[in-house]
Amino acid sequence: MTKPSFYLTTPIYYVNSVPHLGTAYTTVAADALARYKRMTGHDVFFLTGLDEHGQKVAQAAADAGLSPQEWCDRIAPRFSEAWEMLRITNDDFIRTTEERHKHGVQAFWTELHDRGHLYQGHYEGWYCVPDETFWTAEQLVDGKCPQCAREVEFVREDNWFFKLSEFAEPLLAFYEANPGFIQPETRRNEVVSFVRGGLKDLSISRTTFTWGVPLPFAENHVTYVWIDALLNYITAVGYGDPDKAAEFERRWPAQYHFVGKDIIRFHCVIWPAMLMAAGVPLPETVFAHGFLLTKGEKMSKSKGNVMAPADLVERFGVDAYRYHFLRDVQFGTDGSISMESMVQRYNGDLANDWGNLVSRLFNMTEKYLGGVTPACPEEAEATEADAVMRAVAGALPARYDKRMAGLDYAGALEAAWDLVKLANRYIENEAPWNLAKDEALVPRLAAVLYNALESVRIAALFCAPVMPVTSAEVWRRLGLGDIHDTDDLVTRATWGGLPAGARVEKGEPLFPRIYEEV
Ligand code: ME8
Repeated sequence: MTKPSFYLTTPIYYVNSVPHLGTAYTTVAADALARYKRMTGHDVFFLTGLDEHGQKVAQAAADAGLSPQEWCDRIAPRFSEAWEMLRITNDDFIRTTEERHKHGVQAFWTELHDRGHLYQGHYEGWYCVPDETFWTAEQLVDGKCPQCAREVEFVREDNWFFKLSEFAEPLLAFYEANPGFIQPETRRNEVVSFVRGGLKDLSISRTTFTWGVPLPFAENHVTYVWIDALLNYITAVGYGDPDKAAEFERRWPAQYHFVGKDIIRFHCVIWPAMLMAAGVPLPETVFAHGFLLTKGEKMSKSKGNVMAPADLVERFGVDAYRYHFLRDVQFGTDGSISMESMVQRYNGDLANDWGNLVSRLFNMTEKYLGGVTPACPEEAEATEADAVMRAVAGALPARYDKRMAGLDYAGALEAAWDLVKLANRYIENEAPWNLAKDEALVPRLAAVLYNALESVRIAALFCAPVMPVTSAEVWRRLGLGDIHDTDDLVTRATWGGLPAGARVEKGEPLFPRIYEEV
């Protein structure tokens, strides 16, 4: 049976700066979902990449004394290295300066031109280079960009325009018919009321500047960077390339575009209107998450409050890094992050609950059972406590799945944690160290350790999308195969899957406690 296709994307990030916690946040969240979908039988295509054109990137290059292309080639590896460090499993990495993309962009705008959606006009207004956004004088706040409060520049040029204004009604009808298209609900309401206010035609080309994809039907015009960038979602899966028609058919439309709330108008208004105009189907869902805040402010490079992912990974490890952002920030709302809360979460959930459970249990297996997994006890012999544990483990796949379907990572992790905490309590209550004192209780000792080990095996499966490294290590120490080599999670998570006679290895603490002051 062919697996259902699951296509999800992150924004393509500007190469004016290197990866930071904000760009890593979207990417890690998308990765956790991609991993989960692979584990549950989907044929996943997970795309991320780089937005390399536009004035902002050209300026960064000029400041560094390099050509724009040289600059992009220098910065691009910083992103791929960061994503490797964070164990991101993207299936493709698109750069907008690649031929495949430029070709697709030109095919797309030729199509819109042929369909009569474009016209030539004159633009006079304001432009925010950091946001690469056009603004009218009325939209400015105190003469500054209404989005980022930075300086704007006056632009006067002959441009090509896309008749975006004609799409207000079709877009409203689409939002109405597809209530899941924009999530969460607050963002949807925001977009709907914006579109109800009417749309202005959009300038799609620039002539006062050259770092972009040339518009094929207009000499000296390069495409406006946003309408070049958005197209990455279709050019990466073969749009405009006749040899890749089958791939495009299979992958598009995407199931999810993950974006930050700063760029919803581009993704929920301009992008669907562009696709409608070209007769291309629309993506299923744009999910806009909130901002990471440090001390109540949006983290951004211009504010100088940006932390580098590598510093935190060095301190906490990659899994704890991923866990923290997905557990402590509710996906969809703004979330404050601080060193204090990271250390607290690390010591509480990871060192105490999870790491300790694994260490104690694997040590006891070594001490009392010679490091060999016992047989799965008969269900008929289960005590009440055993039955509760089996029931909680048995309910986990459905509980976890429900949360993941709503992109509630924190809730999904909480569900996994119910099993982890229960296993800790179970060990406390059943006290294997007492059972070990009496020869007659050895069968019960084996049953207790099996139940706890089996809970750990199952909990590791559900930790794996967020904490791929330590989950794989838990399975390795349990003498099991590669945890990531799973595409039928529900079957894998069935109680009794831990085979008897496997060799359990003790190993170092998975999450050594952090004692230093922060
Ligand atoms: O906007 N909190 O690229 P970009 C959470 N090239 N997420 C954050 C964040 C923060 N403090 N700061 C950044 C662009 N992000 C365009 C996109 S897509 C066709 C083109 C994340 O490098 C969040 O996902 O400015 C946000 O939308 C994105 O980085 C902006 O990245």
